[in-house]
Amino acid sequence: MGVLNVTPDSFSDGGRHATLDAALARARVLIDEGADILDVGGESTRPGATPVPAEVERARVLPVLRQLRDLARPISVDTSDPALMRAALDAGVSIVNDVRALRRPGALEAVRAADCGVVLMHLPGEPATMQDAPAYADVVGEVRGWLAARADAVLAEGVAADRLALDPGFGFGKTHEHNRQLLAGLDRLADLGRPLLVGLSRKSSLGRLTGRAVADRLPASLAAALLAVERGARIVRVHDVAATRDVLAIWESVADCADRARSETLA
Ligand code: HH2
Repeated sequence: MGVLNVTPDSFSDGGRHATLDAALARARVLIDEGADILDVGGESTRPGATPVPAEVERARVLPVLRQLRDLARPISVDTSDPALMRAALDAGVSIVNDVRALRRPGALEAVRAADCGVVLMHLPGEPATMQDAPAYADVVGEVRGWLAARADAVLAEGVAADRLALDPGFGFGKTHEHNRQLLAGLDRLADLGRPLLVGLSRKSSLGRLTGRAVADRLPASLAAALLAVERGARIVRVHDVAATRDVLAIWESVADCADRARSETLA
């Protein structure tokens, strides 16, 4: 999943794709690099970000979505706003990626009848305050329980199970240590029975571990994507699609080879 932020203030690419032309050019690059999904967002959810008025978020995102509908790639909209979800679905979007897991009033209703994919992400509280004092006794167990309960609630409202993907929400209401523990224990979330989506690309935990600024976090992001996929992630949300695809191609080919060798030994 390639990230396309149509925002002035996203933590790593804010302001770079804020005009329609720049956003479309970026979309073409992401596709040329091999993105299977484009995730288009119009509001930064970085820690402490000021919420954007709904009409501003819509005005940023909708013109881009309308131009992207003929790209022959699934488009995902990164939003918590039910009105934008509806308008985006009308514009041909096939996935709603909601960092608030459809908790805003009207969000569930917006996606229920649409037959779109839905990403439910773990986010305790709101981006403005989520980093104030994150505390967990067992972060993997608590995120797992939260996602399972949220998925159950959404299923009970009539959204089919095969429409859902789950996301532990790296960097959302978690300390660097929590993020580290979550990545180490990601395989405990993979058995929830839904595809896992992971977004670690360029995030501050990687900066903390490497001492690198946002622009220099590619190697760390690639390592994080590989570790996540190895532990069961099925979708990785990344800014650097070509490099991530290369890393995953090597992992996949070696994993295939190891599987073949194992089955030959058994036979
Ligand atoms: N992370 C960001 C935004 N949306 N969606 C999902 N499902 N998972 C994530 O981890 C996730 C997400 C934050 O990254 P980015 O879009 O690059 O930055 P910003 O929020 O500053 O626009």
